[in-house]
Amino acid sequence: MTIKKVLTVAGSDSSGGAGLQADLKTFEEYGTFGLSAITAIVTMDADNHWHHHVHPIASELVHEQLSTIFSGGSLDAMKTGMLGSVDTIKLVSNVIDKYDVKSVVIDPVMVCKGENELVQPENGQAMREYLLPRATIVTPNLFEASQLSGMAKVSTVADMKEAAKRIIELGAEHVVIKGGKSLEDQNAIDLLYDGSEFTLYESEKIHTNHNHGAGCTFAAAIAAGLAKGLSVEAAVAKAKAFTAEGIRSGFAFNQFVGPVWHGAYNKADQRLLQ
Ligand code: PXL
Repeated sequence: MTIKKVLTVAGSDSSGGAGLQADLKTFEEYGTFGLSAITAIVTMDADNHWHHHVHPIASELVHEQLSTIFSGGSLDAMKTGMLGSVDTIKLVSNVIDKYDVKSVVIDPVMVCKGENELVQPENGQAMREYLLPRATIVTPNLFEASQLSGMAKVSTVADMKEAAKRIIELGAEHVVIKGGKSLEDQNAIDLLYDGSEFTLYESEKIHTNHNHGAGCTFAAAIAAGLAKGLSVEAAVAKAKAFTAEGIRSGFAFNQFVGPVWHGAYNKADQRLLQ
């Protein structure tokens, strides 16, 4: 068996639930070999309501990391998260082309939970222009779906379908919109669209605030599933189950944040390691 290599190009979340920490833990749980290029370091201020500070890494340094990573040959999949700057977004798009990366998961991170300011608003347009056309799948939440589609709000399944159509027009092969807790529905619904068919993934909402990192974990799980040869539909289904288990085992890190636990799915079910 050759081990599958999966890359994350993402920010560091020192609190451990989200960002590249979530990605690498998830890759490991899937039995793949994780690599990372750090694009930003995010710190949170415990003396100021857990306010986030984003410290981007110079794109030259991101470039050096990517050169190191690709010196080991081709990868089985990659995932992007918080990208830090427009220069880094352009760099990542060049790298996808240069190394002909086949399975590319774009998590269009625009906000961190608990914060209502857009992280680096200029990055939204660059992601639409440079990354969506190269995406095997893009994984927006409702807010990110409204930003990418240009819709004022996305809050119902009908809105999600309209947003999905608009996002596919930007060039992504697939989009999965995460309904999550804010969807106006009793259930947690994720909607997958491939340009012709909609697939709804429905499960019970889990009522907890200890879900920090759920979005990163979901996208990382899709990337690892694709690396292991799953279809997009199957990778999304497994990622949803993996993330739901992580949310069920979420815990309070401190008074402000509760991360998901990435090890929960395998604890409950050994199948992923087979
Ligand atoms: O969950 C979004 C996110 C992504 N990446 C990094 C983060 C966060 C939120 O805290 O810190 C690095």
